[in-house]
Amino acid sequence: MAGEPQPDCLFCKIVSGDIPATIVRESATTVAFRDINPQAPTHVLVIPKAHYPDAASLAAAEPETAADVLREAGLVAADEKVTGSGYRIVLNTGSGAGQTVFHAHAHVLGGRGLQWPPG
Ligand code: DGP
Repeated sequence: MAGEPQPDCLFCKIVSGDIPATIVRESATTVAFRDINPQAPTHVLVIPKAHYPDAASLAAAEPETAADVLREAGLVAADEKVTGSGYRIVLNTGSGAGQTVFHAHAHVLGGRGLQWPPG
């Protein structure tokens, strides 16, 4: 069923606690944890607890949860004190865009200058 945990999904295992992560925020529908390979001083991933392969499929099926992910991303930025200097929320979608984990997630990046356009 859509949204159900997937046995082979790394981020579903972080949601269930089967794989450890440094969790910085949690809500009824989301978990936020530090990226294992940080690309900036602040690099946190915000994921829905429900399993959807990418942000668009999450938004199509559960728009309120997609909004929760964005709200939590903003709260992570505030917790990390990067709102003043600016931060980036990234939703890589598809392997050609750099998506490697096919459970929807928002990267929250900040704490250094961020170039545009991204690579
Ligand atoms: P993406 O490339 O957009 O699919 O981002 C996936 C991110 O997930 C990537 O930046 C590295 C991170 N990541 C992969 N495996 C783990 C893990 O086991 N723990 C944590 N905390 N992050 C992980």
